[in-house]
Amino acid sequence: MRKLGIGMMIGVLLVTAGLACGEYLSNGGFETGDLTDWLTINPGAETGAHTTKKTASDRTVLPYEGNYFAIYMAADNLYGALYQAVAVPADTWVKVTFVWQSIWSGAQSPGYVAVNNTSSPPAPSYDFFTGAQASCEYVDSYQGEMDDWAPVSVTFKSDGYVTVSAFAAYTSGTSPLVLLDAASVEDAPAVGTVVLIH
Ligand SMILES: [Ca+2]
Repeated sequence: MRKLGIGMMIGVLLVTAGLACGEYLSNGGFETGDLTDWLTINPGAETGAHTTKKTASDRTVLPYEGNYFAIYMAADNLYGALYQAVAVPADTWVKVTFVWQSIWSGAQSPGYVAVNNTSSPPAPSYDFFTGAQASCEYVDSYQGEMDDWAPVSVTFKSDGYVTVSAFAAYTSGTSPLVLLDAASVEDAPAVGTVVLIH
């Protein structure tokens, strides 16, 4: 009887962990049809929520999910980003997911996406968005035209603020376009937890 009791207790704990799915990001899929709740730095003409986009090689990009996705491009001779920073209580495990692609890079610079984890509200900078700071939990970049949406999933323990960003620089030629959709920052079960099987 005592053994059965412990087994049931473990079962209840696992179910509770599975139900922890609070969402911290707002408008992560851009389904408002605009960039509500996202911030931009030095946005160029294409920056916004789109329903479709033709690439340089004439491929048609459609939303990964829903009716809209976001494009970020940098304004002439500048660099900048599309990002959202959310407060997540320190020591809370979170899973950050999104899909992205970088297209139309006739320029010298690649498009970037990054996930940062900071103890205070983020201070955006070139290094912050390109993964050169210790707060970076994930970074990827691509120069040229990607074939399709690339999925990202990263799980870590929050330091207080989680930032999801797309970054581009206008050097010469034209800015890359960095596309985002289906972004989420949600509670996650702790990584590395030992689960006892009885
Ligand atoms: Ca969407």
